[in-house]
Amino acid sequence: MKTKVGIIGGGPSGLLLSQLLHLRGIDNVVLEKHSREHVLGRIRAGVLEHGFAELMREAQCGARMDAEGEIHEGFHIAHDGIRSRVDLAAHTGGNSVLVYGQTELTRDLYDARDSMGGTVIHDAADVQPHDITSPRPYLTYRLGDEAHRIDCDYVIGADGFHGVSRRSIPRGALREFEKVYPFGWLGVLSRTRPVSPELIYARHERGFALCSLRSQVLSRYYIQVPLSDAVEDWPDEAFWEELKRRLPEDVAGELVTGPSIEKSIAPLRSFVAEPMRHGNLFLAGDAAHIVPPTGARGLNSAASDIYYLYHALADHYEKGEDAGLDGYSQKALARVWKAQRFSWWMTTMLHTFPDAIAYDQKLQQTELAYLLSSEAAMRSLAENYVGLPF
Ligand code: FAS
Ligand code: PHB
Repeated sequence: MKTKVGIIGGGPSGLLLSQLLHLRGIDNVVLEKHSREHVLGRIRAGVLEHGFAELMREAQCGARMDAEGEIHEGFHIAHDGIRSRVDLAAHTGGNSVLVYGQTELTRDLYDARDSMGGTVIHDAADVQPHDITSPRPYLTYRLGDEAHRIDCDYVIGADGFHGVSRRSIPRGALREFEKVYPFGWLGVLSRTRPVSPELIYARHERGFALCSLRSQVLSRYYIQVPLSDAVEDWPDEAFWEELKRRLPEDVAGELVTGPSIEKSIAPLRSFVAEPMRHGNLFLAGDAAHIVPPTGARGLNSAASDIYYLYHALADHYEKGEDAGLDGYSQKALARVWKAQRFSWWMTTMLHTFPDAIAYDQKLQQTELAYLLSSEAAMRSLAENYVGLPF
């Protein structure tokens, strides 16, 4: 098979790029190692920056997002038994975020690929990029026992943190920056009315908690847990009781509990691989960078990578200009590192660190006190949360 752009990974990054390229008449193929059901069985992000929402609309995939997603103009920070509202709209001249689950967004992208006759190959085993520094890279993969090859001009590694593409770059050509946090997030999805119409990020001496949602009948909650914990350590009852302990009393009193329909623990890490290009292989999304979800930047950082790549590839095929491709890594990393900073800042301010010295604990309290007392600090938080410009 021959195509212009070979995309490894059928998650949001790969699918969004595939859809945008298709609309510009740029032939591409997506290779996904898992089944569609498996990909759609993942529960991940829930908050979209306005830039991501715009890109989904440009990809002609925004209809259900706009119909079912919720515009949020603020969120709350709970601390010391009280709640302080962060007024995103007031601090950003009217900007907001869209609450719409990654699962649904990925479903919309798959549906759009199907309706436009896009080529998404599932259960593609042993995907391997070859000759990525040559002008004629190619991909090989297996479907069952049958070997296949795709010749292309460019390979996009949109295969997530554990994918094959970043590992295909010679060690000496890549610099990796990583910070692992000494805790994880235990997340629960429940068919219950959300405790709050807006998200609540709770800082508590017992640990961080987050009250989020997917709709008015589907709630998403998280509590910080030690890395040594396993999901089995947390029966639903124990989860709900611990969540209530970490919320202000008035909020805890309103919490509607119910059976978990999904429960998982995600470790928290910050990670960036530089550069995001090697020859004709381009890394995008989690394949190149990971953030702790505290700042809701993970999926949103993938969006700006895709925005830059889409325009760079369109310039190449439509105008014969390669400045976008040549400048991709530097441009993408500039925004990636700002998302890294914000995610690290939110995580450091709101979580309990088991080995923190007393001085650091005082600094952490002061960071929050300064934020809530300063118009300038709130404006900085708000502009990062709604999304810095692409
Ligand atoms: P993805 O990992 O989503 O997709 C990569 C795809 O490539 C997968 O479908 C995978 O099966 C496929 N693949 C991997 N290796 C392959 C190979 N060798 N061959 C072919 N295909 C291969 N972000 C937030 O903003 N908020 C959150 O609350 C949040 N929670 C998260 C919870 C968890 C447990 C995880 C893991 C991530 C979370 N994230 C969150 C971040 C997440 O949303 C990512 O940013 C987002 O999935 C990035 O999308 P992709 O870059 O497409 O990577
Ligand atoms: C979620 O709803 O899953 C969510 C929302 C905001 C975050 C992290 C996760 O910062």
